[in-house]
Amino acid sequence: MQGVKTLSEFIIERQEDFPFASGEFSRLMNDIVIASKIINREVNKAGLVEILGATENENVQGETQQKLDVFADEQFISALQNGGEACGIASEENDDFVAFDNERSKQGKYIVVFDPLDGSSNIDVNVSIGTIFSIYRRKTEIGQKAELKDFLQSGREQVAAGYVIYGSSTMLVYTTGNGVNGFTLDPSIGEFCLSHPNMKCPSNGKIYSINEGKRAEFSNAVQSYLDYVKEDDKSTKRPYACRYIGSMVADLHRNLLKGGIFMYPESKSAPNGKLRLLYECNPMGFIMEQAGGKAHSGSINIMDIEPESLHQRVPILIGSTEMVDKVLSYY
Ligand code: P6P
Repeated sequence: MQGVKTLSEFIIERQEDFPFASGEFSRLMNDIVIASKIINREVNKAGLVEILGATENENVQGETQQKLDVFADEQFISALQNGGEACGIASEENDDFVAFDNERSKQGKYIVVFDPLDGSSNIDVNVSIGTIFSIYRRKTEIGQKAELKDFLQSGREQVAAGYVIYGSSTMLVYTTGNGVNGFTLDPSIGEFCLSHPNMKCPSNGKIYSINEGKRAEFSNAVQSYLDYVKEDDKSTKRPYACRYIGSMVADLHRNLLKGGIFMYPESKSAPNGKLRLLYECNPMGFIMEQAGGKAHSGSINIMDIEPESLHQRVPILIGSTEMVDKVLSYY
């Protein structure tokens, strides 16, 4: 039986794939892995310890911060600041970016943007949630503190992106631009082990994921697509099914594996959609494109958007290429 390959072994084995000097990517990924393992431990026992529920605070999005949101954010900041490979971070839970000011971190060549716990409103009802991260090379001189321009880079500049899904098992899925690989956490050894090598998103699929409660607010194009998937035309035996978890990482992970489209389009109440470009749409777009899928805003490929602000929202249509193209044909 082929031996188990851990994430650490995989990264070292593929060192030449990474546009990083030797060892830097391994250390940066290891910092992220450490934080993910700690978060996983807390998520898995959230019902047992006083970490469920909401704080009295709101994040910059105006969303009530869950206790686990804050905990997860603190774990990433601590792991990345102590690791020294990143000179700064930006996260959904922090109004502004954080430029690390210790001497070692100022030597860091990279910045990391992340959503520490996406879908956190689902924590209390035990639905899968996730972490999403994206890694860029810094634009500013090494040795200085990070600046806003280090973070406002288009998705095309990403050097790595990934997500962790805390579900029936905990998986880490990432890309460095050489395909997508998935690793499942084996709690008995505390290691992420290669379980989904070279992940590919089917070019077509049967699943569409959207919050249809907002149908009346969607554009005519999106409403036309929804009519299409529900057309009662038995001759075509139209096979579609709606699957919507309300946790982007969980919906996208399923659609990546089985084929499908996830849509959070513009609407009357959310003219730019809801999901954030920097730490949700770009990383998931990089992964999906590397797996053979597509990520589009309805007017431009997600990763071609030039960011204007840290928490900028964009509409997103992402998943199987033929399904995204079908929606775009109505635009
Ligand atoms: P709605 C979770 O809050 C999130 O950011 C994504 O994970 C999820 O896909 C979306 O919002 C759900 O939003 O408006 O359908 O509840």
